[in-house]
This record gives sequence, C-alpha cells and structure tokens, in this order.
Amino acid sequence: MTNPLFDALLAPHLGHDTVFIHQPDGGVVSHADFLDNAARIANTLNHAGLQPGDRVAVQVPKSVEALALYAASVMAGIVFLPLNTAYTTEELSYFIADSGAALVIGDPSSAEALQGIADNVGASIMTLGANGHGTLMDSASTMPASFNVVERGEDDLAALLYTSGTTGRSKGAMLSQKNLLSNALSLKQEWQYGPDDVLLHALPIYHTHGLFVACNITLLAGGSMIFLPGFDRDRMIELMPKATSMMGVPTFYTRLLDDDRLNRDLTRHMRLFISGSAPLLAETHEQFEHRTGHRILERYGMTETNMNTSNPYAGDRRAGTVGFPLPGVEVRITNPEDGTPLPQGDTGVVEVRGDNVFMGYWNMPEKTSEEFRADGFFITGDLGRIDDDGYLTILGRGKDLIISGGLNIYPKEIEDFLNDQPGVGESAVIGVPHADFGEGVMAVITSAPDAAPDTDAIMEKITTSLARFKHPRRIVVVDALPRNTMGKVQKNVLRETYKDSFTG
Ligand code: MLC
Ligand code: AMP
Repeated sequence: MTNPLFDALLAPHLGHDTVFIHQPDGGVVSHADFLDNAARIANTLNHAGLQPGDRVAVQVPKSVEALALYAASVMAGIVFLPLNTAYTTEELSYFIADSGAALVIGDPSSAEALQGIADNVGASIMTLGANGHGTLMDSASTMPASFNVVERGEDDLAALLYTSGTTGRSKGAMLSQKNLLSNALSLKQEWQYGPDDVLLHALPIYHTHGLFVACNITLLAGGSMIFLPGFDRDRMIELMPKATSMMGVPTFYTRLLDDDRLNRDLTRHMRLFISGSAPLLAETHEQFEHRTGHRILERYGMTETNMNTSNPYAGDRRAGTVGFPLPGVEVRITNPEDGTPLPQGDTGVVEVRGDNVFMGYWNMPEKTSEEFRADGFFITGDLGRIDDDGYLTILGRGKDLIISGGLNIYPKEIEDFLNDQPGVGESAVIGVPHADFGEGVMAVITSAPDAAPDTDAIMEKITTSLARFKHPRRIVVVDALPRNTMGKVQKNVLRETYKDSFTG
C-alpha cells in the first residue's frame, strides 16, 4: 500500500503516545489519539458516501479536530478544500459550486446558510465547531479508530486551495501529494526541525502557511505544536518560553515588537522565528534582532507553489531578501515583456519550477496554460532580482494584488462590487502602507452622471458580499481617476496621493 503523504507524515506516529498538540489550557493530544480521531473521521467520510478524489469543502474554526479532518482526508484519498472563516455566504457559494464538493463542513452556527448552498449543488453538510462539537464528531465518535488507508500516487490530488484572480473568478490551485510532500521534506531539512521542536502555532489552518508549512513539517519531524485559535499577543508571550519556534506573517512580528515584554529573556528558549506570506520590512527584521538577539528567517512562497526560497538556517539571513531556492526548486528571472531569461542582477518576473509547483487550476486549462511557460516554469507574477550572492529579493508585483496581514486581496473583485453600486461611476482599489497590516485597502471612486454615491450604504452592503478583510478601510470620492495616455487608470499615482491614509 502506498499513500505518500500518509506514509511520511502519519504512519510513523501510529500508536505512539508522544505529544503532538499542546492545548493552550495545558491539555495535550498524543499522536496516537490524533490518529485515532483521524481514522474515525475517515470512516465517517466513507460512511457519508465520499469516494477517493471527491472534494470536502471545510469552513470551520481552528481546532485539533479540524486538523484531524485534514489527516482523515489524506487517509481516505479525499481532496481537502479549506476555506477562510471570514468568507461570506456569497463567496462560499462560488467555491462550493466550482469545486463540485460532495460534502461541506461548516461551523454549527452557519449550518442553515450552508444547507441552502449545499442543496443547490447536491452536496451534503456536516458541522464542526471550535471545540470539536457538531455532527462530524458525533458521527465519528461511533466509528472504529482504525481505517484502511486508501492507496494514492504522488500525482493524485491532495488539496484544492482557492486563490483570487487578477481578472474574474477565484481559481482552485490543485496540489498533489508530491507537491505537498516534497516541500515538507525540503523545509524540515533546511530549517532543521526535529522531534524536540515545539512550534508556537497561531496562524489559521485554511492557508498554505499555517496548514502545510507549519503542520506538515511538524508531523514529518515528529515534533509538537502549541495550538492557539488565532493571534493573541498576550497568550503568545505567555507561551513563548515553552516553544522552540514560531511561524508568522509580518503583522505577528510588528505586533510582538509593540510589546515591551518581547526581549532576549522571553525568547531564550526559541531557536527559530520564520516570516513569510508578505514582505517583512528590513526595519522590522533589524528591530527584532535588536530586541531579542534572533534574526528572523524570511522565506517566500505562494499557494500555487508552496515554498520556493528561504534564507539559510546556518548562513547569513539577509534582511529584505527571501534567500535562496530550496533544494529541487529552480528560480529564474525573466523579461516581463517576452519571458526571456534575464542575467543575474536584473529585475524581472520571478518564475519557478519543481516538484513543489501545483498541477494547475481546477477546471481552468486555459488559465493554467497562460501561467506556465512551455518548459514548465510557473509565472508567479512577482517581480524580483537575484543578487551576485544568489539571494532573491522580491521587489514588487506585476499582478494587481494587495496583501493585508498576510491575506491576498484582489482589487478587481472589490472594484467589480463598487462599480455595481448606485451612484458610483468607476472605482480604483489600491493598497497603501498600513502600520499593522503592512498594506491597507482603500477605494477611490467617482460619481455616476447626475448621481452621488452613498459611501455608508456601500459599506453596509459590502458586508454580505465580501469578507471583512477585503473591505476598504477608507473610501474617497473624486471627480475623475488619473489616467495615462492609453486611458489606463494610474494606480501608482493614487498610491502616492493616498500613501499616508493609514499611517499619517
Ligand atoms: C483581520 N482583519 C483584517 C485582517 N485580519 N483586515 C485586513 N487584513 C487582515 N489580514 C479585520 C478583522 O475582521 C477586524 O475587523 C479587524 O480587521 C481587526 O481585526 P484584528 O482582531 O486586529 O485581527 P486579527 O484577528 O488579530 O487578525 C489579524 C491577523 C490575521 C494578521 C493575525 O489576519 C492572520 O492571522 N493573518 C495571517 C493570514 C495567513 O495565514 N496568510 C498566509 C496565506 S498563505 P473589524 O470589523 O473588527 O474592524 C501564503 C503563502 C505563503 O500567503 O507564502 O505563506
Ligand atoms: P498567496 O496567493 O496567498 O499564497 O500569496 C502569495 C504571494 O504572497 C506571493 O505571490 C508574494 O506576492 C507574496 N509573498 C509570500 N511570501 C513573501 C515574502 N517573504 N516577501 C514578499 N512577498 C511574499
């Protein structure tokens, strides 16, 4: 029997009483208990009629049971589709219909809304709440704690993660067993994770960072995690002396730096701080070292590619750079106009190739082929440069994308919403510096002829359409948007004009 992810991440822990999860209240979950629960859930998924290759869409609060549901999906060969808990019903409807999910699992409080969506597409629903309550675990508790693990190949689909698009609808990135496992193996090695590691885990588990990077590596290394429901500075400061490493988005680091309790003594037991998902300011890197003596290790990744590059564990971790390609990952810089490779030192588009790179977008062969070169390199849309020493620096984005607190926001989606509102002529959504989130969302709109937009009504209406983190924090009404001679809106001009909106 082979199922590469199961064999590498889960099978070695079967029957072992070693600690896997430290609950914030002091309780622990052993590897054996975690895997028993995963087996029970896998039996439940089977019982619900799911077949290998079927998709399970999951929008649930972070919990150990939610992580066991991921492990159960691996065991049962079911494609795991995690969704941000902030998504509205409207957003969810699309993901569920597009993926053709056979089962939708949501928080008990949203069961009614989910039932409506699921009925429309013939899916069934189950519930899983923050403390593990709900119909999923009710059913799992009646199931055996052993499961005949389903055979899978390295190119079988393990997960489907939706990423928003610069044009049109969100795309489901298809991640195979090989994509996930190859990356976990490299990262465990590069960052030297082992059984004594205790990861302070405060990221959400519906994204690559908190799910695959954090949890797959910990499972592979046989280490443990202090599992917090989300970022809570006091709790993190309290628990840090028990941990050996932390992974976070830059907002984690700026928030920790805002607290005087962050110092050398507090972080004495830590061996590694990792940052990613958004640019870490060199200034944050330096301040963090000054206060704690630790140099943050910054790495660069994407939903579609898992992790691509990392600063060295043992060598020089350079502020402002994202380090070197991981083993087995090729990175090149190309000319944005024609895709030809550029000499080292030139700035261009970052392209990557390797076992880490996804299989393509779900049901979107044209989109997939647009974003891959004929020789298999994936066009990330990020702009970067590789210096003489081989370090990659991300210098910006060729794609119109805002990253707020590590979450990607595509202006087009918000502009489409704004343009449909009464009284709005046109709109441009931009990201401008934000002290907490790195970038904050703001909207610049014009009035429709003989009309005036009601910004309060717009902000009210947006709550049912788009997740809260996508909402503009400021809307300004202007006479006209700045355009270049080709008629294209000059977002760089707007970004300059409004650059102090959230920091000034
Ligand atoms: C929450 N809010 C946000 C936000 N997170 N708004 C903008 N951007 C965000 N990221 C909203 C809340 O709904 C709330 O709205 C208000 O902002 C303040 O919330 P908060 O309580 O201060 O936020 P908090 O819950 O503490 O969350 C902030 C955060 C969180 C940064 C801790 O967003 C987070 O964990 N981000 C990590 C995301 C992540 O995992 N990214 C990895 C993607 S994978 P109101 O109504 O109260 O005003 C990837 C690949 C790779 O990118 O390379 O890793
Ligand atoms: P996502 O689609 O949510 O996976 O976000 C991926 C994007 O996050 C990348 O294409 C980059 O633009 C950005 N990103 C991830 N890590 C870094 C980093 N260390 N520095 C700068 N940008 C990053």
